[in-house]
Amino acid sequence: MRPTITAFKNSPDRGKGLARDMPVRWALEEVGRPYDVRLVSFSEMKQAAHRTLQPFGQIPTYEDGDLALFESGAIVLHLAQRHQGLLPDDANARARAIMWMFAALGTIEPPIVEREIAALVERDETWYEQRRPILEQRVRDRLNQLSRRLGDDDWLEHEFSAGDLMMVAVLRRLKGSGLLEEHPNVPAYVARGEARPAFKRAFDAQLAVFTAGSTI
Ligand code: GTB
Repeated sequence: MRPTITAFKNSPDRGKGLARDMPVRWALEEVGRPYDVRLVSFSEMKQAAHRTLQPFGQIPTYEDGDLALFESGAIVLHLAQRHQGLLPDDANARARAIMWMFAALGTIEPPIVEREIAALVERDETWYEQRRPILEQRVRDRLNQLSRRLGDDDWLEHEFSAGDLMMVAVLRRLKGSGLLEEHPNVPAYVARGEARPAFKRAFDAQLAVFTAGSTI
């Protein structure tokens, strides 16, 4: 049986693969699990049927038989634990890969999202131009630390894992900001993730949703 995930009917990112169905799609592709997608509008996301699956009225969700999950990180971790390909066999290496998933979502992503949200909702406020460099510096600090740890390695713990999948998915939100490029090993790392065939299949699948929607 194929699992079903939910994704935006009309993604505000216009097919750039920045919404959080993307890491879930990517993980499904990495582990070779075919899946179905149920597209939901913003209003459908807020209705009771969807809130039963996702109490916060968001995408993505994941349904597989009698298992229903929300939270992209939990879904990716579940897939990585159930299938080969996203976590090493060695118990310590596995723990380190999971640690990087948490680092991506808990340490790297928050300043990125804070900067993004401020640009969306505070742009016209008098304090925005003062606050902007502070928010950018918080992102820079994290990128600097990540860059130093990554060094010349291809992946965070030498072999590609769910930790890299989550980290690359998070870093992609900075595309176009110029911040990634301040540390050349970081955009190179993101590009390595994007060059994976599984990433490309996932990206094309979400882009097809946008393309179909924009031609109707
Ligand atoms: N912690 C949850 C998870 O990881 O699953 C967060 C889920 C979440 O933020 N979902 C967003 C959502 O459903 C979509 S991905 N938002 C609708 C709502 O809250 O009403 C976040 C997102 C949205 C848009 C862009 N973009 O346009 O670039 C990027 C990321």
